[in-house]
Formats: sequence, structure tokens, C-alpha cells
Amino acid sequence: MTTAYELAGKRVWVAGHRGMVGSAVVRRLAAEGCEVLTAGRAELDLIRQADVEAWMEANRPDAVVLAAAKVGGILANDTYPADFLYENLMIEANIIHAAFQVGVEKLLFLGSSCIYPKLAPQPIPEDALLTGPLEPTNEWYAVAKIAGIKLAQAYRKQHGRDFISAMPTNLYGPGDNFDLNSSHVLPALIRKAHEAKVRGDATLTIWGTGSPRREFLHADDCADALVFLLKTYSDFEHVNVGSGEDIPIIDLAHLVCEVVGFRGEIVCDTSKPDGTPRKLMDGARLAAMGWRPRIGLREGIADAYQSFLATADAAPSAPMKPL
Ligand code: GFB
Repeated sequence: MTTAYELAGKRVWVAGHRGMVGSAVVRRLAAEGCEVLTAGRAELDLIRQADVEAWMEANRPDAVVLAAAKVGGILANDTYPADFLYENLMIEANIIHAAFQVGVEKLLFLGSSCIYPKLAPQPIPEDALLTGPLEPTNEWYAVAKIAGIKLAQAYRKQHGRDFISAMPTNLYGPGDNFDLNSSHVLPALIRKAHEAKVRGDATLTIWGTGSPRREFLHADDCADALVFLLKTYSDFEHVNVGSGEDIPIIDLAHLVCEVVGFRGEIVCDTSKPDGTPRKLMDGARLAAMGWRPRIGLREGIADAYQSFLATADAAPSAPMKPL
């Protein structure tokens, strides 16, 4: 079902506006003629139900983009399971329920491709959800995100609310987390390649075997897809948001080194986890609605590298401490 939702003149709360995706959504919404609402951490703690309810009551947004989440790479997910499960459950439960209470017209919840079973068919269709066991390194985050999808569906089913969900693939771009302990692979490789180049190292070490495949989408493409869904999609089922192509991590490492200009050797640290072998999403549903990504991987990496160089993150990092 495709229903037009006019954003012009609406008050749209982007929860998580300081994050990579939230900030990209704020940039993208500038073209829609809506009023963008944001709330910084000091003003609003999304873990606290009473605070979220009071903020919603006082601000009464027409639409909500729920991009706030506790996120991190494979090691952070594996090391802090309680934080990833608890914080994400609280954030989504508080916001979705408060949106129901104040009569929000449209809510878009963001999940992740890790909601799908570890050994899901590739490319992964939306209906692979809950058909098999999850990848153990991120099952805590995945369970929280599955609960978020179900919450949005439950308010649609029980109360007729126009709450929808999008499942983005692995994202990267400006404003990413470049901390080597907690980041995802792409920002980690950008930082490692940059620092190895500056130091004149002979080698660069990546985690795992390098054989897992991942699909990457630039945050600006993701934001464009999310605004597209907000305006045109109104249905029960969540929608995959990806680039349609995946790449082995070792090839990604070579590509990042090329873009950054590091010419040394790449070494694999197999004491670190590989995670799921492959998670390429089936983007046919979103493509059939008329949406396409625009930013190619090489171009996107060059853009992310430029944004890394423009931040204090480009200063040499302290030696990596164990988590
Ligand atoms: O991006 P990443 O941390 O998360 O790792 P996942 C992807 C792959 O890159 C894994 C490898 O096979 C890593 O072992 N890798 C190689 C590295 N070198 C590095 C490195 O220096 N840093 C990192 N971080 N990885 C996350 C989930 O899974 O993806 C989250 O844990 C979420 O829940 C997110 O779903 C999108 O793709 O494995």
C-alpha cells in the first residue's frame, strides 16, 4: 500500500539527531519545508520514560524519525550485551508509546540488517525475519531491534497508528564513530589506513579472516530512502534499505587503502570475530516503490575520509586498550 504523507508544514522530531543517520536525516529534511525538532542529551534522556513523555507532551511533533539507538561494531556488541539490549529497548519503547499517547501521525522506526537469522537466504528478503537463530555477536542488539519492529506493528494493529519500520544495511559516512574499539568496520579501516600512512607502517591489521561479506550504504543515501518512505509508505511490513551489492572485508580493506593512499600489506587478526558470513539484503521491495541509491562505494569512502580528516578524530589515536 502506498499512501502520500505531506511533510511540508509538519513538525518532525528526529530522535538521535547527533548520530550519523539522524544528522543525515536532518540535512535531508531541509528540502521538505518542514520544521525539524531536536532534543540534545542534556535536555532529554531517552532512557527515562517520564522524561520522554513530558518532552512529547510539551513539543507535540506531527511525525517522528526514530534514529536514536545505542550502536557499535562487532566487538562493542559482543562486549556490552546488557547495554545494547537494555538501552535500545528503553529508547524505542519510550518513544513509540509516547508517540501513541500524543497522537503522532507518522513514525518511522530504524532497525538493522542484523535482525535477520545468521544463515538467512541471500539476498535477504523481509520475510526472513524470525525464521532462524541470530548471529551470536549481535543477538542482543538484534532482539531489541526486532522488538522495535513488533512495537511499531502492534500500535498499527491495535490502534491503527501509521507507524512504519525501515531496516538499513551497514551504514557509513560523515559523523561516523571512528573509535577503533567501538566502531564499525568502515570507519575503523579509514582510521587505520590513515594512521598507517602517516606513520609509514609496513602493515595494517584487520579483524577476522577478511572473508565475511558486507553490504554498505552511505548515510546520505539512507536518509534519502527514509524520507522517501516517510512520504510514501504506510504498511505493516518493515522495508529493507540497502545498496544491493556486498563486498568481502578483505576487498573493502584494499579499497579503503587505495582511497586513503596506504600502500602497505594487509594482515588478518583471526583472534577477532568474523560475525555473520554474509548479510546482503534484498532491496526489491524499495526498488519497486521507485527508490535507488546514488552514492557508489568508492565515492562514498572518499567522502567519509574527507569528513574524518576534518574532525579531531584525525589526530593520532592513543594505543588501543582492551575493552
Ligand atoms: O562493521 P562490523 O564491526 O560489524 O564488522 P558487523 C564487520 C566485519 O568487518 C566483521 C570485520 O567481519 C569484522 O570482523 N573487521 C575487520 C572489522 N577489521 C575490522 C575493524 O578494524 N573493526 C571492525 N569493527 N570490524 C554489526 C553489528 O555487525 O553491524 C551491529 O554488531 C549492527 O549489531 C551493525 O548490526 C550494522 O557487520 O559484523
